[in-house]
Amino acid sequence: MSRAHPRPRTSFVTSAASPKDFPPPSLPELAVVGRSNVGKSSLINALVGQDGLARTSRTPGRTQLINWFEVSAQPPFHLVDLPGFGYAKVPTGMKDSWKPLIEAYLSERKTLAGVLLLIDIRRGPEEEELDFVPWLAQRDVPIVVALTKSDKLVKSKRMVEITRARQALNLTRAPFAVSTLSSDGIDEVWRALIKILVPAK
Ligand SMILES: Nc1nc2c(ncn2[C@@H]2O[C@H](COP(=O)(O)OP(=O)(O)OP(=O)(O)O)[C@@H](O)[C@H]2O)c(=O)[nH]1
Ligand SMILES: [Mg+2]
Repeated sequence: MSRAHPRPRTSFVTSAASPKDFPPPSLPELAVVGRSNVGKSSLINALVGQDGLARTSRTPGRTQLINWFEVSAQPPFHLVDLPGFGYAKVPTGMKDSWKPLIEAYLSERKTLAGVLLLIDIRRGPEEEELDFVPWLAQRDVPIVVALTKSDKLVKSKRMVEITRARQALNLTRAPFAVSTLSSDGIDEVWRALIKILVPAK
């Protein structure tokens, strides 16, 4: 599939395990949020067309830190890879460690422009996502929802899951179905993100 946007020059900025290590707020930031292993890092790489930029892994819970990437698009912005939440197999203490860090970031970050929430298309929204969407709405944070790994379902089932997720989360527009394997939906998500940064576009 052809890409509708150029591959923006993108570079790693920094990682942080706690708010004191957050980089100074400079560019507007789009944060990628979702369950561990949902495909956050893979989608960041696909969006900017740069394999291996954000580290991906078959082992859930790979990204334990917040990672910032600077995208030299028009306009320039930061893509922020947040640690995955809700991975059941890590010890309970660790399981909850994402919460204060993610909450600190999402509630305090002055430069946060929007959130890209990822949900595995085969799982659909669960408790965390059902809680998270109204939490963001209350704070007036723009949100784009994408259902990941769409290559795992045939098209008819994809459509069913898109409708189901839209209803469950009470979204004003249908979530995108995306796949980093087939490139399904990548350009559409990119455009939706740019629209958050430049509302008139
Ligand atoms: N079939 C398929 N697999 C995918 C897709 N996107 C990611 N994966 C796989 O899913 C696994 C997890 O991907 P990551 O991008 O590391 O997921 P993550 O959300 O960053 O995971 P954590 O950092 O652990 O929270 C890897 O094995 C990827 O290759 C996709 O679109 N289709
Ligand atoms: Mg990751």
